[in-house]
Amino acid sequence: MSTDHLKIEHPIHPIPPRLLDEKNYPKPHIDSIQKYEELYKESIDNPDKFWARLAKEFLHWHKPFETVLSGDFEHGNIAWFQEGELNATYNCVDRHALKNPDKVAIIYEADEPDQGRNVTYGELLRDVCRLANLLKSYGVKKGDTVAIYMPMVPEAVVSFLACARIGAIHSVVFAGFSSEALKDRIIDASSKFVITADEGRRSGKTIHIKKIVDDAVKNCPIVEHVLVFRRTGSDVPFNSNRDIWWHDEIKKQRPHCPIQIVNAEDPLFILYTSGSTGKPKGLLHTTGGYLLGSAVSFKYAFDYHEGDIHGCMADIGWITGHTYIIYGPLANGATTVLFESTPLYPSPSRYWETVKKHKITQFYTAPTAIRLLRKHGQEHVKGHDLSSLRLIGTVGEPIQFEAWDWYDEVIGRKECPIIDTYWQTETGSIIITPLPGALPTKPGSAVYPFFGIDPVVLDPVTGEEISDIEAEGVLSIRKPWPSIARTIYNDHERYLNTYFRPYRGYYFTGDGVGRDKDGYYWIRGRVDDVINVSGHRLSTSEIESALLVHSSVAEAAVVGVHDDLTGQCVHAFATLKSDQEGTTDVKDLTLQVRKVIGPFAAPKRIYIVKDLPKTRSGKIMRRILRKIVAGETDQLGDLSTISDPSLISKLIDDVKNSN
Ligand code: 6R9
Repeated sequence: MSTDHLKIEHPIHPIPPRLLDEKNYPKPHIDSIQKYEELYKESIDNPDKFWARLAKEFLHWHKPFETVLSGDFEHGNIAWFQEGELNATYNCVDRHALKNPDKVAIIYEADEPDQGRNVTYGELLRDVCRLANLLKSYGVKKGDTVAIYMPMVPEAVVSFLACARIGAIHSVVFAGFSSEALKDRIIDASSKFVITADEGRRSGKTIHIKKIVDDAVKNCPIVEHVLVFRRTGSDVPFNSNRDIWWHDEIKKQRPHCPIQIVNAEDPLFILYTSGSTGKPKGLLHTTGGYLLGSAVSFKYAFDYHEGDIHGCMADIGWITGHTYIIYGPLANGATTVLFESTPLYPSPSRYWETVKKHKITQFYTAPTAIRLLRKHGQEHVKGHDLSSLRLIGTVGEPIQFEAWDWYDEVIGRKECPIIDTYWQTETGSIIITPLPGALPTKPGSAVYPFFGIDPVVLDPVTGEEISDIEAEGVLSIRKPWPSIARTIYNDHERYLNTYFRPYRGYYFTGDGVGRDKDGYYWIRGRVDDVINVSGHRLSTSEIESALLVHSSVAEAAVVGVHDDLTGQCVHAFATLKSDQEGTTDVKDLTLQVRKVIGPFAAPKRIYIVKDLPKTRSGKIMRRILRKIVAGETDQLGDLSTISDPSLISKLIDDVKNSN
């Protein structure tokens, strides 16, 4: 692949001197490039020694491990700290509550700015124990999966940790998914118990969460109980044979519950994510390795120090929320912010009000939010004291220079390093990032690998490793790290096919990448059929399948298109069954996607067309559709395999007319 664009000279942003000024700030844990290089080298040359040391430093083990790493990518049988035994909740709550019960664990910033509250480690421990006892009283035990469909309230965190306390596996479903998507995930994970709320609140609007759960479980005979937390107190349907009120039952439970000590390789959670085929993948993370990866990356990437207030704006329904709202901060005994609202509610100053109010030291969000706030203008930032911020971070998609500069100047006031953190649901924790006190940054680059990560750039066609420092290709990783997902729930074969078989012996990320002459990594985005809309991973075939369920749709093709605000957006083409023409419009089809997946997956545009371009062997040519919607009709490329060339001009007209 061409490496021409690696030749562009990018500005280098040194570490802001303020960060290294010990009068005002704690000394960064990794405060020079030499220190980073030394530790990085050890982590690659001697991973057993490196990770054994950190595993003992960061985690409490009830039984020590003997083996550090076993298994390899060739066989896809990775295990870390095999004989070790521990409990994730003990590590995230008990040990801090015992030492420092009054320290704030969670700052809940509710949708309405004046309705939040703080939860201390002591309170968190009691709440978790009560819920753990409640779960046990309903027969939930080690190895069972519990579905969590909750708004961003402290009780959601309590739910994660109560499961982990008794060795149950949580399967959190983002509360923006539809009832059908929730149903699929409950069935796939065989969850007999569901935790939810009456309603949610976002941007002043009500989300009818319980109703969505009712619709989902109607078709899941496997579900025995639904536990309902009262968030708004509105009347909601209640099935007394199946539903349980949180507030009624929790009162009956003792605030003490012994922990279930588990093996390091026992599962901690399942989290579904989109892949290149329609069916979502339930990635399974295990206790020891995941917790270690979260704890270590949290401390070093965010340069966490005692007293910091960590503000990660993600939703707990995604991996970023799991790792950097809950497990990473709590494993370090930190104070973490749980933000229930949106960047625009009640005004585009909401984030900055929140930073000021809680004196947030690390602020972490996605480029899509930065683009949105940049569009609304600086006046919403002005007048807000952001001086508590020590570093700011981004995650979820590549960040463009303009957004990076705005973040740097307007939010960071050129005094805060920006950490552009690259990672995935599969990696469990950050794998490429600048370390704020050690590595100069270049806008748009995720910089260098984190400890233990050995990235390689492969030629996508030959699969050969490109050993030149300047390289362009696909990103793979050579060696296992502790927090890599161990399997896809109930489908280990798919795990092997997706991650380890495309390029034998390597973990394949699915992302394109460039490496410049300074060894800096530039993530280019997905090379498979995954679209990234506002940092949400969607699969084109998942949306196509949703459209095909509609009784009028004959065929559907979905493509990702560049969008200034959301990074990418979804455009869908559909043909209707001949007897259905005229019966269905674009609105029906949009509703269909909202229903099957969720509102966030709704296509920005849907074109109802007469026919789709296909190869002679019948494969839909999405490449052509992509060019047509991008307006690049002069660059349609090789059309020799298309079965009906006359279709092209019709499609171009259809797209033009609908704009
Ligand atoms: C943590 C998370 C993973 C995909 C990943 C890549 C994209 C994430 C990025 C980034 C460029 C970054 N991605 N971080 N692209 N720069 N800093 O987002 O997990 O939802 O599984 O998405 O997101 O394409 O493969 P997940």
